[in-house]
Formats: sequence, C-alpha cells, structure tokens
Amino acid sequence: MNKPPAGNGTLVSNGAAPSLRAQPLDRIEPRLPAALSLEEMREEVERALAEVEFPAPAGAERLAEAARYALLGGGKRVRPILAMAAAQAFGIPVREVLPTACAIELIHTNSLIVDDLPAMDNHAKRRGRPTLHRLYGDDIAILAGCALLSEAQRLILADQPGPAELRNRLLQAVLEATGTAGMVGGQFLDVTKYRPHGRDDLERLQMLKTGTLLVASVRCGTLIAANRTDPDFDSFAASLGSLFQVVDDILDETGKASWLGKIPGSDRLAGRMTHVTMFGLRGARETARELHERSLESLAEIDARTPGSTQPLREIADLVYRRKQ
Ligand code: GRG
Repeated sequence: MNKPPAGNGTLVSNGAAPSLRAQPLDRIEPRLPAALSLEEMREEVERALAEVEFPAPAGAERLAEAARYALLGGGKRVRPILAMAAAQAFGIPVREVLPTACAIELIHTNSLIVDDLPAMDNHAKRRGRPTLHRLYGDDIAILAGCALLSEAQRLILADQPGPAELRNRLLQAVLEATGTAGMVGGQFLDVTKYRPHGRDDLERLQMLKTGTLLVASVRCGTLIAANRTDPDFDSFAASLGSLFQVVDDILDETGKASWLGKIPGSDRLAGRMTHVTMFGLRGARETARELHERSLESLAEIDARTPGSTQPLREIADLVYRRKQ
C-alpha cells in the first residue's frame, strides 16, 4: 500500500474519516487524507487553543485572563501533536482529534501551574516568562489551574466528535493518566522525596509524573482513529515518555538558566534522584540513546501495519531526543 507523504501542507475535508473509524487495521481502505507536517499540526493546535473560552462571571475576568496567560504562553505542544500524529498514522484527519488534543494540553498546563507553586517547586519562570503565581498570586494561579481541568473535561465530553462511548473512553484514558495512579501519584512521590531504588524504580517514578500523559495522548489518538488502543503504539509512547524525562534530567544539568527558570544543576543541588545524579551525564545520554532507538523500533512495527504516515511520530521522537529546551 502506498502511504501518503507527510508534510505536504494540505488538509482535505473530513469525508473519509467516518468510514475509517472502528474498522480492523487490515480492512482500512487506502483512501487517505493528505498528511500534515508537525509544524502544520502545531499551528492547528495553537489556533484551537486560542479559541478555548473560559466564560467567567462579571468581576472574574482576571481568572479567564490568568488561564489564558498560562495556556497560550508558548510551549512545544508535544502532547496534542502526539495525539494528532497517532491518529494520522491511521490516515485520520488530524482536526478530528483537536478537542481532545487541546484538552490534554490544558491538563498539562494545569500540572505546570501546580508544579511551579511555592508549595511545590517554587519556579520563578516557565517557558521563559514569569510563572503564573508570580504574576497573579498563588490563589488565582490555583483557581486558573482548576478552570483548565474543568474545561479540559468539558472539551472531551461536549466538543469531541464521535459516539458517547468514545468520549467516555477518552475521558477515562486522560483521567487515569492524571490521577493517583498517574501524575498526581508521581508528584506525591516527588514532593515527599521518595528515593528510587535503581534505574527501573526511577523510570517508574518518572513514568508516573511525565510518561502517563504522553502515553494517554497517543492512546487518545488511536482510540479516535481506530476505536482501540494498540500495544505497539503503547510501547512507542512508553519509550518516548521515558526518553522525554531522561532528556529533561540532562537539560536540568546542561540547560540555560534563562529558560529553565532555575539554576542549571538544581536537581543535583536539591539532592533529587535523576538519571544524571544516579548515573552521570554519560550514563543518562546512553539511556536516552537506547530509548530513542527503542521508540523507532516500535514505529517500524506500526509502520508495517498502518495505512497513514508515521513520519510525524518519528520526527517527534527525534525532536524529543535532540531538544534543547
Ligand atoms: C493534572 C490533576 C493534575 C495534577 C498535576 C503537579 C502535578 C499533578 C504533576 C507534575 C507533573 C510534572 C510537572 C511533570 C513534569 C513534566 C514535564 C517534563 C514538563 C515539561 O513539559 P514540556 O517540556 O513543557 O512539554 P512545554 O513548556 O513545552 O509544554
């Protein structure tokens, strides 16, 4: 089957999508919409995020302003793009995924706001700008985070196209990733200074904090495109999630203070266990190389079975591996 090239810059109308959904992989017809490049997906996400509304009662306009400050202040948009790129591997137009993709970015933004608070990591800067609580105060920052979480759930339940059962599965996937068995649990271990026992335990901890939402992003893409999850996509996402965090550990040691919002090496100085503090820069870089390779191996499996383009997923893995911010 000939696959469409990625990045040709056009998005055809959604005509083919309903016939693709919920069919077994081997019965999906090669009547595929044109693929979008990563940059085009990012533009779609930015446009859609800018349109997200936070209707506020009279007098509470500053709450909506705060939520939008946090949401629209840059960011790589890795998670929504991942969801879109996963769907694109099945040949589904990426716009079909946009409401859920945006919801995931709202949840991610909430986690950054909470993580930055004085009671957590007390960051002064995020994405090169003052953190939300430094600008609006802790109270408004917490409320803006709550608003982002509520709007995320509303986006999936009210705006995501597809049957109610699909929307329920999507919501379940993101809520499982964020709850006590996911991000919140991981953050708890982090703030209570849990000391991991070896590499597997460190990866488990980091998977909870960072990996689960990346895995959920890919899962949402495959749920929307094929009405199911897929073990090869899950493996890809798990490797990518671990890779993301190992690179984060490396950047904490080697990154620029102006972007990190903290002095480089702050994890080490705070006595935090990371791939760098446990295995040194060289060990962390070797782990990153292995994880990048593993993610590409999963993609090769996916590529052999899906009708759409996996090129954007490959580019994401490369960007995560080589990122400097
Ligand atoms: C979501 C309900 C809920 C609770 C959040 C605070 C918390 C619980 C979890 C913290 C999770 C956290 C901050 C993990 C770090 C993840 C990480 C590596 C963030 C940086 O992500 P990038 O690089 O950031 O994608 P940009 O700015 O590009 O979006």
